[in-house]
Amino acid sequence: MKTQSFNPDVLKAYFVCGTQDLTPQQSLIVIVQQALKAGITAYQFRDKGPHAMLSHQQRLEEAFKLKQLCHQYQVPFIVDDDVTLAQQINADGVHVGQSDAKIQQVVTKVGSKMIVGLSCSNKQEIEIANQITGIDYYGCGPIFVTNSKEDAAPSIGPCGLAQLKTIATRPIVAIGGITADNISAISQIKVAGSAVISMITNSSDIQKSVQQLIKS
Ligand code: TZP
Ligand code: MG
Repeated sequence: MKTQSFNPDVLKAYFVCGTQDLTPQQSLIVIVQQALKAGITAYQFRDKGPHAMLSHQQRLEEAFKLKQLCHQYQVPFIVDDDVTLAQQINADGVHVGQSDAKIQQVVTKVGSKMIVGLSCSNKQEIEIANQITGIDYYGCGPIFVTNSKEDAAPSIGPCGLAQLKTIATRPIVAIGGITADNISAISQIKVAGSAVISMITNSSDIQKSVQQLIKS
């Protein structure tokens, strides 16, 4: 259940992951638990695309288990794209892209109950989103080149992120290609946080990687 006002601190170390992001040797529940133990501040269940491994029913069951796991750590559980799934399992939030469910319909449906995040990659998208009541944060990127999203827009770089920050009326979480080697460029811009897939899924030391996000 959404608290009265959204706390942007939850965006600090935001882990995004679904079965398509893992090798056959990795388990989603195990990696999310490791990330939670290490201190992630939000988790987004993003299970989609041709490489996702779960059937509809399995996705529902997995999402429910992951929500319970996140709640053991008082970490919000956010569903990417699928508003119906988010409602079925009473998720803490939903994150939609520009081409997913229309944002106005999403805030009307769940905006009073759930955190609502919207992906924005340019000024025009931010200007339109600023006019819509009920959005809690913007996911901006990709900042750097990413291998985790096949249909990613061109990367905007730290300068592009800084420009979006000047006009955004909501907190921003940066996403796309963020690693230990480039995160200092994000920190300088002082957005609310960073969202990552591969920085955690490819990490040989998840504790350390999450701490790099938290300290950035
Ligand atoms: N949206 C924009 S870039 C991206 C998403 C979901 C992928 C981020 O993955 P990574 O591995 O952190 O670059
Ligand atoms: Mg989406």
